[in-house]
Amino acid sequence: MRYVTAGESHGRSLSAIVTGVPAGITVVPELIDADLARRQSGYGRGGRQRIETDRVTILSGVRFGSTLGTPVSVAVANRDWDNWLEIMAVTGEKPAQIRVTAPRPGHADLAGVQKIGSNDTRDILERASARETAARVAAGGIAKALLTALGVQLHSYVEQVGAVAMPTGIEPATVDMQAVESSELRCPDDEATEAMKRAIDDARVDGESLGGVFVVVARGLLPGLGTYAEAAGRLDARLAAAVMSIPAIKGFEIGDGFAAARVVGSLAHDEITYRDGGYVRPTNRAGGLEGGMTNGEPLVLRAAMKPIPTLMRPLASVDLDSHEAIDASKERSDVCAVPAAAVVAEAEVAFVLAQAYLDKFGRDSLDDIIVARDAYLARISR
Ligand code: EPS
Repeated sequence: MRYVTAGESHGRSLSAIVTGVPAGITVVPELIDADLARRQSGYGRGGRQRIETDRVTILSGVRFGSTLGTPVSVAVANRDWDNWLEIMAVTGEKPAQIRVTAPRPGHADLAGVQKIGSNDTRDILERASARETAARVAAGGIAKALLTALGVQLHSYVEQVGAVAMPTGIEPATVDMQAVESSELRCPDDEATEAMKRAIDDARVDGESLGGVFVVVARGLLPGLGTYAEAAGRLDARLAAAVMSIPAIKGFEIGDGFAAARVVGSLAHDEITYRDGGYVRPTNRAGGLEGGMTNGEPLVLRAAMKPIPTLMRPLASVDLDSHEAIDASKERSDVCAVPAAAVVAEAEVAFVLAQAYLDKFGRDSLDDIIVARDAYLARISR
């Protein structure tokens, strides 16, 4: 199951096509809309989110609430397009004065204009904008629907914003997800939420932005998804590629990740025991992955998001026409979008896990997948 998105931030609409979708998956548009709303929320978001109320329109591949086994296409309209009709016109001649020529350090602007031979960073930034991730979340709803049918639960939460972190030592799979969803920063710790909000307020006053760290957890996974046999199929690699495809993600780890590099082997691995007809690990330092495969423990991954590069107190840049020093351009932006990135990461992880299930159990029909899954479960329980 794969997706491709299309759409500019201030164009008419974002869209996505999901291919490799089995027949018989129940799709509830309201659940996708709820994820779109979660992506829009979070303390520190900018003015654009007050304009948009993202809603999915399913254009194909679903009939009477169930996938047909054909490509699913989805759209999320940009309400703001009405305000950008001149600047984002599909036809006609471009007015010279609308060009943007001050590339922002940290954004795609400069390398992008060099790459495609443009003299207007808007040709780049419209697509490089994280607005595109709304289409990923809409598409990810199809992968999530498959996982739900297979008993997999996917969650995310924010652990750190800037230098403010929630207390350490909490087992990610035990985090109270209701507390996460009711926190303005999708952080389960009330005190940390308040401190994060204060840090965001300070950053806003200073014309700054803030990054942070989020965690994604998947529970209910079977052991043996992914493979040890081929590099490209190792689930660790697929998850890293998927999560690091989200704009502004600069770091990634699975389980204890970088901390495991600092301890001896006996403190880095999870001992194996057998209880009530099943293998159990009292710890989950591996984050649910061993040898490129799931091991049946919760999948735990963590990603670091850099601060958004659009700064209201801009960094130094160079004018594309004159090569004179100039302040970087100031697009309206967010102070912090870490909670949103966590929701996008759920969608990315959902695609990787959905694909891993289809690789193992077939891809035509959900009913057949469930039969194959149950036969596998019966075999490994013997
Ligand atoms: C975003 C929409 C964008 C930005 C932001 C993310 O809308 P606008 O450009 O109209 O304000 O707010 O984009 C960036 C952070 C970026 O670096 O491009 C969204 O919907 O997520």
